[in-house]
Amino acid sequence: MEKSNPVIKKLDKPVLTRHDIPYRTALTFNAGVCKFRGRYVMVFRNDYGDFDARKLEGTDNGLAFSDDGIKWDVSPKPFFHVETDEIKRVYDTRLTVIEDTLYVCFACDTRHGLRGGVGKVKEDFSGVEIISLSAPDNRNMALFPEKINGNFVMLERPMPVYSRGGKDTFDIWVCDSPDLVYWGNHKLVAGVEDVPFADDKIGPAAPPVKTKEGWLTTFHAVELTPGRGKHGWENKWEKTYRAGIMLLDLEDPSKVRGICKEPLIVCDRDYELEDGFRQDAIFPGGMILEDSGEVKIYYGASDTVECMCTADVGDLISLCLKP
Ligand code: BMA
Repeated sequence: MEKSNPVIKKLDKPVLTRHDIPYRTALTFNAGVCKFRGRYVMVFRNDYGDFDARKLEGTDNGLAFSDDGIKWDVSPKPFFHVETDEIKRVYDTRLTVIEDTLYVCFACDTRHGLRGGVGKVKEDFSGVEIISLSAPDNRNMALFPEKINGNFVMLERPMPVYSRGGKDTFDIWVCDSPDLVYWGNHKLVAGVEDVPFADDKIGPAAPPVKTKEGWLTTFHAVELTPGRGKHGWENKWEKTYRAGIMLLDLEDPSKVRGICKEPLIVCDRDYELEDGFRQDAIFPGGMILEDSGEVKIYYGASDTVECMCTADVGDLISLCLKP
């Protein structure tokens, strides 16, 4: 079995599964996680339905808090659910604290395409105030934790199909904004061709963390793996999602200082794969740099459970800068 990079230390079990959720649930994964006012905060995707019958009925997003980033208390009700005539659901959140305000980026399925959203978490955690929604198709937005040259900065993943041969050949972009509403100055950060273990698409994962060497950030990288047999509930599921890591320039994050040539995190534990809806999918959404130099990376595994692993910040930077 393929293995995660040796710098990665995994826990013995997921940090959150459907068994921890006090309301309707089936799959609990792809969470945004950050440290906010002395606590760890998580907003996780909750696809509800009947797990044993392998039936999914809808998506909402739950909230959880933790003192150590490992043991989580889940709030009694779902936290963020949007369903209108136009919007079908919101999901795959990323959390970023900027100047003591907690922001959430999310994907939004609408009748007219996939949109990326930016919102502000209400002070009392009663929900989200939506600030802006991109034009379709775009998603995987992730805000940087501080302004750069006076502007908010965000990674994004537009989905050009018409001009890319009708395939999923999608890349990572960056843009900025004075107010989180008007976004511009879009620049390419990395293309699929820059990642040796992707042949389909790549996308921003957890919001970047600041280091002396640059913005350290994970991404997901997708390889088409047809003919490998059934890996999950769906016969047609033929993709492998792995996590990669790269380092971006501090002043101009469209400039890549280095990308690790090998995958950082892959599905290599039974608890990441067992009964998984879409096996072989690693989807990071949270990355926290502790004062000790330990980096916690939170990721959804097999679109079924939420997991966490750790690595030393110096090791992650070295991987990115290795020639
Ligand atoms: C992506 C998104 C993610 C999901 C991944 C693997 O396209 O839909 O939410 O985790 O596929 O299924």
